Amino acid sequence: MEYSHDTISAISTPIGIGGISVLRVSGDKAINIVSKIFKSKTDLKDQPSHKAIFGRILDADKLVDEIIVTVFKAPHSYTGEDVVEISCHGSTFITNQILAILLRDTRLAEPGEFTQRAFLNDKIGLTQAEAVGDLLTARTRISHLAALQQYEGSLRSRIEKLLAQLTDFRTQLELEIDFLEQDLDELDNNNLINGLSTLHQELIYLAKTGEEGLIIKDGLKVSLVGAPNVGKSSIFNSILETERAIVTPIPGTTRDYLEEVISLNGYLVRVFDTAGLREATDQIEKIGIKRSYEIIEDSHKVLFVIDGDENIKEYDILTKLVDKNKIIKVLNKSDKFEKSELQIFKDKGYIACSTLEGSGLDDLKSSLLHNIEISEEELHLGILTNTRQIAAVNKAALSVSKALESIRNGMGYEFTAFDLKESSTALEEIIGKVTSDDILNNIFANFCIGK
Ligand SMILES: Nc1nc2c(ncn2[C@@H]2O[C@H](COP(=O)(O)OP(=O)(O)OP(=O)(O)O)[C@@H](O)[C@H]2O)c(=O)[nH]1
Ligand SMILES: [Mg+2]
Repeated sequence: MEYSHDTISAISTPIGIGGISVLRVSGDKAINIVSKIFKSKTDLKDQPSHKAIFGRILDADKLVDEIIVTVFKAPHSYTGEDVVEISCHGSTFITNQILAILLRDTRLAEPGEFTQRAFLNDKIGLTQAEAVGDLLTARTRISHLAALQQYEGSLRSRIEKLLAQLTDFRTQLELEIDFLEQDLDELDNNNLINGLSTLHQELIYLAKTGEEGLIIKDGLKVSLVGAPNVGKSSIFNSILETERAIVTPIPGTTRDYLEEVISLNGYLVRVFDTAGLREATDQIEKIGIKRSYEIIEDSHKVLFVIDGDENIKEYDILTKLVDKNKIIKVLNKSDKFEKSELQIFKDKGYIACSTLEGSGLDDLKSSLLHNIEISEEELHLGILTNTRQIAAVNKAALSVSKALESIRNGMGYEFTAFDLKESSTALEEIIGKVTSDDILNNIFANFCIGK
């Protein structure tokens, strides 16, 4: 990837009023450029690394702000280059004024360019660089934990272990290919098949962690579906613990979907109240129902709510939209039923609740995370958290299954070795050992400016 060695600068804190703002400058000329506008007892160029210095920023001898400057000398900095961090008063005007002065001699950093330079200078690996982005956007305990583990190198070492296994198999195969003529003992095919099958299963298992990984990062999407008036909006409000949605006894109250976010056991959960699946009678309702369908199809879990009538027709429509194992059946208004009646619904797999009495809601909430929760040990081992990683692991698994097929079909070890090389390349892409510019640009373009 092209590495432009020019000196870059950017505001690293969010724009707005705050105690302080931080600007960052990175590159060969960083210290020189800042020293021209920074006045303190000693010249910035003579200051030791990693030490905060108090001084003033001047623009043509006019005071702009009193600031603290920290110099990080290469290679002991975030980017691996000389870095200067300026902490000024947290005013949008002051911060922008300092940036404007810096931009006379530097270029405005692209989104993620500081982290990109850290990667290109071997300060961090690719999965770590991705984790930096995840750390910045993490909103719940689990997403923070997952990002932190990845930053600490959990996924990288999991991938490296798999790569080491692949290298072992490839070495065995190369030896066999080279010495086949000399009538050496033939490789024990069964051993090879068993070993590769286990590796294949490990790859498939790792790819599956990506499903949870995406949920951890982007949130678990849960939608409320059911006939008019069954209490979808009431359940929505109960889950959020606020009166967010309008609740009335008039059927068809909710016309457009609503989305709110909660944290459940450390997981980010995105809850959608919908207009349901009913036949629309007017134009506005039609659009609302169409949007409901889109939300429902995209959900990880669907709460199918009834208030007594089982609504088989709607349930059938729903099963055409989403997998049955995503559907959680809910009987609302349990306050209206006798114990024995409730038992009949429970036996049919319904979770009973009453928003009026506030009962059954904890069961409802914990059912959302059923089959989703991932153990902290698994997070520690390293899981996949984005589609790039998932696609690469799936590719690696596919190549191993091709390798297995070539052995089973007695096609010759050259074919097996070729497939295993493909598998290695796919895994190497994840940790950045081999990467295309497209992949790198994509990763860093999703960062904010100043990181
Ligand atoms: N008895 C009883 N009534 C409830 C309960 N939950 C909701 N209701 C009542 O049921 C009616 C409909 O509630 P909503 O939450 O608006 O129902 P909805 O499914 O969102 O309705 P639409 O948006 O019209 O499809 C309101 O009058 C609520 O007060 C409950 O647990 N018990
Ligand atoms: Mg409603």
